[in-house]
Amino acid sequence: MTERVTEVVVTPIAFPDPPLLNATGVHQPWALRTIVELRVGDDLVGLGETYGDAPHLELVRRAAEAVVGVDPFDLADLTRRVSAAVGRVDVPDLHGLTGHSTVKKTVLRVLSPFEVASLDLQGQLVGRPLWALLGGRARESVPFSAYLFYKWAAHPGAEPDEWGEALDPAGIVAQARRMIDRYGFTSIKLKGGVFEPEQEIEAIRALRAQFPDHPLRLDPNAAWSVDTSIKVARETDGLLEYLEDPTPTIEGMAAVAREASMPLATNMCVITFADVKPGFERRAVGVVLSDHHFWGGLRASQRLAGICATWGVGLSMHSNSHLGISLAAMAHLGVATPNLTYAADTHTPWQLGVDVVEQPLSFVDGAVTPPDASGLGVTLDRDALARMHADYLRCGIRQRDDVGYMRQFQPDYELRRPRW
Ligand code: GKR
Ligand code: MG
Repeated sequence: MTERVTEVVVTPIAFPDPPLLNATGVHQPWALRTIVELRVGDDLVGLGETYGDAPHLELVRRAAEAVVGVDPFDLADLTRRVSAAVGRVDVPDLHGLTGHSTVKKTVLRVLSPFEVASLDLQGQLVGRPLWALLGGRARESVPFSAYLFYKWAAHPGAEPDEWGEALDPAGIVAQARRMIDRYGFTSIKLKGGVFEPEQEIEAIRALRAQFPDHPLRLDPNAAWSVDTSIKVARETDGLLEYLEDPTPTIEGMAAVAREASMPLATNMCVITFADVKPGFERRAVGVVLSDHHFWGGLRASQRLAGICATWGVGLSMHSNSHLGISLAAMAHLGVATPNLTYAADTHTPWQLGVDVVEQPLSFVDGAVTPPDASGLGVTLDRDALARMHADYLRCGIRQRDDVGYMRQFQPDYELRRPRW
């Protein structure tokens, strides 16, 4: 008998987020996510996690109505239903650090949590873990990188968070030390685009001196001009395993790539299947940071991985502020992806221990092993979900707005790309 989805529950939630700095401002005190539950009968629940910004949430709710009745094994039907529900709406990507938006990308972003939840259900229905459904284990566990951010000690007016201030190379090294001691990460990424490039290069040098064996990456989120990027690439020659999105556009990245000794990585210019051909033909990038949240789910991410393998382009994984359902999805996908050539990004350390799942997957030596239980292998913590939904209702934030939040404290703060 074909099991069908009998109910879809969409719950927007909020969780505390530290004041992390990036090229577009600073993180607000609350990060938003949306939890999607696909139910089959009384017993089975498939889980998905996605962005929480209001225009996206509206589309997820619209899609949720269309998904009732779908067979969780029929991902083609799921895709048709979600596409029809989204229609011609192009919601700007409010996680604007993942590049431009298009109608297709909007559909893929909305589809993703439903696809992950359907795969979770498939696993539960056949009694196999998701990694098995995705093709089996290419590796035991997925290595993640220590994702460092410049940050304030506290949100203005609030108590300092557990990570403290990091506004110079010494602060960044101290943050790396604490994060590596706690999680065991064996590679390091620094979110840049915050200070003058020279200061960020100094931080990279300081990290290299303290962590001689950890591969390093720097990601200014396209804050630099082509000329500045080429200069930084020269000054960091031999220091970086890759330089991530130094400058905007495929053309700009291609111009930098011609002069840079290290590969360039992206989660900003090759961000949909339509970008792959121009991006790869122009040799703009040597590494794609895939992200199942905007590439359209786990199967689409596997298609992307295959294309990267064919072109000899490396593969890593991008992250935004996220919780344990997303981490589990990344872990299952990562072990089943033979050519995941670099440690993946995660914002997990910035969650400050808060989660929406009962037993979040843990990091051992910086890596996560997906469970062998059926499906994703994580269960919603219903009390946490209710608390985080209440936090969503009272926090007043409905869209991520790093620029607007920064302007509350620096009214003359301007969004400029490139800035240097
Ligand atoms: O959380 O501020 C942030 C990051 O900058 C995020 O928004 C980016 O999308 O981590 C991302 C990246 O690698 O560009
Ligand atoms: Mg990036």
